[in-house]
Amino acid sequence: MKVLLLGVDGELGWPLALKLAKAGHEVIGVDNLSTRRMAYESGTDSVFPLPSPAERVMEAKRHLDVDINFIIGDITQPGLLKDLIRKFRPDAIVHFAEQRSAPYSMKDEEHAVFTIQNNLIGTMRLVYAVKEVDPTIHIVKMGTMGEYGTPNFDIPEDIEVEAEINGKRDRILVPRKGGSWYHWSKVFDTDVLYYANQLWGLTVTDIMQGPVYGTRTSEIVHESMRTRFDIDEAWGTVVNRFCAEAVIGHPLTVYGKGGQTRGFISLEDSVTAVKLLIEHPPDQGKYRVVNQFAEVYSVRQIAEMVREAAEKVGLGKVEVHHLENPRVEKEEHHYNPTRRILPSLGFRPTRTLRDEVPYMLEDLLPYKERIERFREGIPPKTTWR
Ligand code: NAD
Ligand code: USQ
Repeated sequence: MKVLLLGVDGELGWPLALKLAKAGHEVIGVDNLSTRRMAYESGTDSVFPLPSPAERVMEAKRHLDVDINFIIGDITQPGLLKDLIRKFRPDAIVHFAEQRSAPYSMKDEEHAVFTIQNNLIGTMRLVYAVKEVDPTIHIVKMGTMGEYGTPNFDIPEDIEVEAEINGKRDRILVPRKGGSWYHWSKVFDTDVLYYANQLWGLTVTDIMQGPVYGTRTSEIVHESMRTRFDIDEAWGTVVNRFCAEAVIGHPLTVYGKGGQTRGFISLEDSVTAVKLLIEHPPDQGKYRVVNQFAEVYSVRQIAEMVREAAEKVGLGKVEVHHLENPRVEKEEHHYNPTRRILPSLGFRPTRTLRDEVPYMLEDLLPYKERIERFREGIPPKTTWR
């Protein structure tokens, strides 16, 4: 298949490009390199040094013998997506190209406005480009489990549910409740995609994914192929942060009580699942919601797992600190999301958090000095209130 991959330079985008290309798909990637710039702006960088786009393409050719077309461009720019779709005629478009940090979106008014603008305009450009050039293209959009929030009911895997209000029954959009401006931007994206599906019959897979962790995928066969790995308060996600903290003897930074529970998935399983969804599109004109995660854990449980693993590999005593929570979120709650679509396509996670953490520590150890360099960026500074 021919895949237009928006956000190819990202933590998930690059490993997905490698996996798709290795499997024989044609990959045309687009990225404006904004995550690189925003991380520098926060005074930090990926723990694994990132090659330039041209070097990435060369390394993929050298180690996997694949050709990836890497185009620098901003998808919010008028005309760009239409031109690319006309030129390449993709079967599927994967949309990862968004500002993806919740804390970054909460820094101040400008960061909030930028997040909403960048994410919403990109999605609007995408639906209009597909509608105008070829409405049969399958849009594979990366959303987030955080769109649902942490409700007191089991999270469904659908866009609509049956509801009874004042004695009358009808279908309503699944209640969605973001936990940051970033998460709300994903809720708004879903609204845009759903309406485009209703208006024009666009075919959409809207993936609700939990936090991703990991340092490797099967295609990352050389240091030069690594994807970005962030650990600072804005760009690092919780498992990645805890592993890096353990490596430099920094206390693990549990926010509040640590009962915050999420559906986690390894990098390898995340990109494998997306590949499977591209290869198995829904029927034309359908809107498919997919809950994408492998295991459900609380932040407290993860800290305990990382502590145990780190002590086992000889990193010495690891402390777990409960910091005042910089976020506005429930610290103890019900969490039981439904997961039906991926298992029905034969997807079985191949990694568990408990097994993967020791590999992550092993992969990070050679970069200890670089992690030390970013130490000041670890404590949370961005507060939600
Ligand atoms: P990332 O920031 O590493 O990758 C996103 C890429 O998109 C970056 O390379 C960035 O430069 C690019 N980009 C942003 N805006 C753009 C624009 N206007 N035009 C062109 N390129 C643009 O993030 P990631 O972790 O790879 O996440 C990919 C997607 O998955 C995001 O949509 C994110 O919200 C979602 N997601 C990530 C996680 C996670 O834990 N990493 C979990 C669930 C969902
Ligand atoms: N947390 C800590 N300590 C830390 C970092 C985080 O306790 O050092 C807690 C947070 O308070 C939160 C949970 O861990 O309760 C998850 O935080 P995170 O930073 O790992 O993830 P989040 O901000 O939700 O965002 C990440 C990705 C985002 C994706 C989302 C999936 O950056 O792109 O959409 O995970 S989900 O969480 O399911 O919405």
